[in-house]
Amino acid sequence: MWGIIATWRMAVEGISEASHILENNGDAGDAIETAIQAVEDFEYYKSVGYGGLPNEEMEVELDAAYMDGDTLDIGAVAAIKDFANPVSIARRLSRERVNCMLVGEGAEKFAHKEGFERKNMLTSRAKIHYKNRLKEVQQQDIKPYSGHDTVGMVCLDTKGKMTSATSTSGLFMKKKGRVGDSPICGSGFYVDSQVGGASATGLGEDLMKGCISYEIVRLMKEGMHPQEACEKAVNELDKKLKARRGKAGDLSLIAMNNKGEWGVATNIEGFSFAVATASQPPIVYLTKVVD
Ligand code: SD4
Repeated sequence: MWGIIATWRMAVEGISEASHILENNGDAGDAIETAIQAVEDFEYYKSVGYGGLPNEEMEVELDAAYMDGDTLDIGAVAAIKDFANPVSIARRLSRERVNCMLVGEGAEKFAHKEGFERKNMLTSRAKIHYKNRLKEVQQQDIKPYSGHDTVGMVCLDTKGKMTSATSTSGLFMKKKGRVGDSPICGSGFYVDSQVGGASATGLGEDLMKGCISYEIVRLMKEGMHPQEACEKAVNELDKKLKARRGKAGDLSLIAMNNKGEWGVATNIEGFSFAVATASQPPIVYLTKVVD
């Protein structure tokens, strides 16, 4: 058995590439890195890698993470600028015993030393989006933050190894240095090959309040199917945030267990995700909100 599941439609080409690796008994680490790189490299996806939308100061600051479900090794970068594939830097960091999560300049210094490709990630298209948004914000007195589609994935290979990874430019027009859930273990992602994995997209500030990816893995460990675990975790966090704070941000989660069964839940309309397994060629689904 093998499988891979990912947030948003934009991941489907990447998971197709990963499928070829997985069906040839390739490694879940190589497959997920390949899949996420494909999303990072495509310039028209506005919230991941090259072409990602900038922060308040018109800089593209990227967050990414990688986790190995066999060893529980974790690597992450946050607010990193000018490197082509943050997920690969995160994976490289996951092999470090200490210093496995680096931010800003420290992450850039590490990436440079390790020979990762430098690249200006701000495209002219992203600059236009920024300038238009700035005008709207000034004229209509609205909040700048909008537009976010993080890619998050969970992968299972034929040897039973599982991995999870994320990559994002975070919220459009975020403050310089702002970090969301995506590089935070347990919030944006979690995986344990003995159970399964989960990954999140949505408003990082709220996803973090539930350590929601870990919560889903915990529920699967108690015996829940990934679908049941996703629904329970999303509904409970959504309700809790509304009860305590009057509102809940966007919360969308994907999960897969170590049998290749998968699940998804969201509190928004229009959340899409992509999945491929040994018995299911790559396909995109559009979800409905589950009450
Ligand atoms: C963040 N969770 O930085 C990310 C954004 C996101 O779909 O997921 N967008 O808060």
